[in-house]
Amino acid sequence: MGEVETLEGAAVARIGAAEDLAALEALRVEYLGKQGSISGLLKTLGSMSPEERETEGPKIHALREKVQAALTARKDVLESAALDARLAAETLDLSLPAPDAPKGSVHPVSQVMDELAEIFADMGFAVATGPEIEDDWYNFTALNMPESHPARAMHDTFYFPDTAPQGGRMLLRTHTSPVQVRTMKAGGAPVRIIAPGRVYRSDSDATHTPMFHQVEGLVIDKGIHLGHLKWTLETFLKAFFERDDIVLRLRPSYFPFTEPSVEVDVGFAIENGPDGKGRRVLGGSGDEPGHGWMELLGSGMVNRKVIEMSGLDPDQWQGFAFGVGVDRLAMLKYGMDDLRAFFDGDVRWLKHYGFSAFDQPTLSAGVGARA
Ligand code: 2NL
Repeated sequence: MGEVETLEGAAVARIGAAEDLAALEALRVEYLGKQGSISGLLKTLGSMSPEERETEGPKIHALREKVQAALTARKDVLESAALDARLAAETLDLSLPAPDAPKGSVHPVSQVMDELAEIFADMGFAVATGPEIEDDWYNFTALNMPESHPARAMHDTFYFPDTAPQGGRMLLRTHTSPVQVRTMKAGGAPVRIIAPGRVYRSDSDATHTPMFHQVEGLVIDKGIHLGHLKWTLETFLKAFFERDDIVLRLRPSYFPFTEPSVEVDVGFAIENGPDGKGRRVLGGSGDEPGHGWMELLGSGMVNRKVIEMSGLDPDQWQGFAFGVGVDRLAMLKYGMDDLRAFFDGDVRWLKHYGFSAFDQPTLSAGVGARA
């Protein structure tokens, strides 16, 4: 047996027995590296006679191929064994706490809107949405605010320079009422919806932002009266503030889209907060000593002109509607005192008020359940 055959037998055996990737790499260097024995053999070809080279050359090249193939095969075996071992050893411990990185949460305003959807879904209301860019017919005219109506000016509307296809002006909706008009026009009666979303008014100071969130509710059916309105608002507010002692006071008011119109106040008491400062806590009658009334919602029986303009017969269908600011509801529920923090995107603020990445509104756990 020649030198080449001896070398091949030994190399293939040693490679097949290599225990790990490091040992295999050492063998590769030993045989095929610059100073390796097979590389050495290749170098001897230069000093051979042409005849000798013709017989030895193919043998040495074949040796190199065989050793290379043995190295590759062994490498595959060792690598897949290493992977199997890692997969067997590495298990994922799902009980470990999340890494201590800054954690955000769903924005409190969005959480409140989710809670509203949960509470009203439980009373049979669907959630309706619509465009934030409206024309003045849906935003004003259909709501009994014709061109010259002073309430239009009071709304501090953002107008677009363009005119609508139908000729009216385009604007950023000043309330979510146009969603309800669209719902009545498209689906007819009966209706039981809430319309939450962004609304815009050209108004900006410590307590007003040019964009804020509103939720409106609308019920259209036969024989609907103020009693249904009061029960609905009472049931909603008890669920939202998670207390049974919420007391409402209905006061006559005026909105162009409702007749009669009713302003709704909730009773509150003054309690000392953790900082020693007095704060308003909802619950109980505002007429008790040390209590007061806070204006919270606007509402009323839908004006028959609005029902008519929405494509329904007001002699057949009646209903009630209400509107309330979502940002204000969030501040009241969580005891927040600064509207500007809503727009800061500061995770410390979320943490301060106890918001977590895991918050979920569910009626069974209490809509304000905290993880
Ligand atoms: C407020 C007052 C209110 C409505 C909104 C409404 C909608 C339709 C028909 C009739 Cl489609 N009314 N919405 C009714 C009364 C009051 O909001 O002070 N919101 C913050």
